[in-house]
Amino acid sequence: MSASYIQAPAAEMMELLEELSAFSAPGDGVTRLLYTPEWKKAQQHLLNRAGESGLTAYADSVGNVYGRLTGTRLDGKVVLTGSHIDTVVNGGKYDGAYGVAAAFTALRYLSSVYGPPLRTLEAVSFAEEEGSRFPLTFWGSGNVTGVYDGSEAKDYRDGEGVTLQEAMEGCRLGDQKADTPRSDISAYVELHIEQGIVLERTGMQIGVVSAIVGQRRFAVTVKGTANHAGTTPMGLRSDALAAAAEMMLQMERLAVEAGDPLVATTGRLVVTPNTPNVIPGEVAFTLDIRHSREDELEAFCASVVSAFEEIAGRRNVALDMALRLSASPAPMDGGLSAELEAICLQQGRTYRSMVSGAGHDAQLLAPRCRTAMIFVPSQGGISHSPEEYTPPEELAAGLEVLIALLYKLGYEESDEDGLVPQNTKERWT
Ligand code: HGY
Ligand code: MN
Ligand code: MN
Repeated sequence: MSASYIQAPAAEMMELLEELSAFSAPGDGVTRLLYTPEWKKAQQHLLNRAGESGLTAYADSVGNVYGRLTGTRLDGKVVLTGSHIDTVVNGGKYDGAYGVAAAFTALRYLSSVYGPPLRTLEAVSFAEEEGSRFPLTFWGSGNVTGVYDGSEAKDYRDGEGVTLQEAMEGCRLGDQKADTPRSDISAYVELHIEQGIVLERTGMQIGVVSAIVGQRRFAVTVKGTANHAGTTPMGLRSDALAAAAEMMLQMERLAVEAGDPLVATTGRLVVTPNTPNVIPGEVAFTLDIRHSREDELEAFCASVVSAFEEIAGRRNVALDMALRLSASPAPMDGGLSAELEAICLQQGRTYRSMVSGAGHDAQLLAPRCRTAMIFVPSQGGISHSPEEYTPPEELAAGLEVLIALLYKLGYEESDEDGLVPQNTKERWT
């Protein structure tokens, strides 16, 4: 496949990407949270575009949206490509949506140039990956892979007390009859922005992801005693915020000591009663801890828990740490990664193999089918921010690599159709 053809679909992909970025709540950047009106508009737009592109457009029981290009070999297996449609609050327009726009564009393009594939190809817009509205992540791919069975929806509430179940019922996309989980996926390919600085720093056009880091996310609650800021002597306080602050600084110290690639972040902090002249009685905050090795991740989390317990005891506050997410590091498929490297060489693309510090839907698919990820650079390494940016020609390079791999997987004869045996169900807590 020559490189000349790429111009056509790149412009189409950029147009779809711009259209999707318009589906956002007001404010800086893009905010498109699960089961919100803007989320529904984006998914509905993709259903419409998929139908107009000649793909079979449908949604499943939790609102994942698909565009299917049916293969002539009716073996019931599917090569899936896509990403997530939701965003963080005030995020960028590329995280997730780029892989979605590229997937739907690629399938329409392949169909128009090469006709029906041997193997069925499907583009997917996963309903949710970020965990920005409800305290759980990967709701879309988690239902597709059986990590969730949908019954969890009644157990989670957003900041306004709305349950995931209520929000889901209030945001249906037509019939949503397709079942979850799926066992027909023989391969999954995700195109995504790097969200880091490695490709830019090393001057590489493409990242071939070797593995995705493991993650642990905790919801921490510290309970002290709310009291008068003026009449309570320093020695008689149980100040929840001062205790939480010491805990966060201690976690940072431990993370710096542990060194790369370990990262630990507190991204959310809620103070109660959050009033200038009241000693905070309760503080809730989050921990997001990642490492490419499971044993290191486990050991670090254990050290954080014991450090927090020591601080809570010394400061006479109550501590509760709820594990909200536990994802193991996910290696990508070596065969598909080798294919990607060969495609980069054929297309004259500079590339490097790299670990993903960001979590992705691909880490849920990886234990269940042959999975690969393709990165393109993020300017300045910025992501989860309105400043997130990747130049169109770099986005087009990723699309070209994706199209070439989908062509191989969908149109070329191969004996590689085996589904990886179903792993034991991996539970997210
Ligand atoms: O947080 C992450 O790593 C991803 O962007 N959701
Ligand atoms: Mn993402
Ligand atoms: Mn993200």
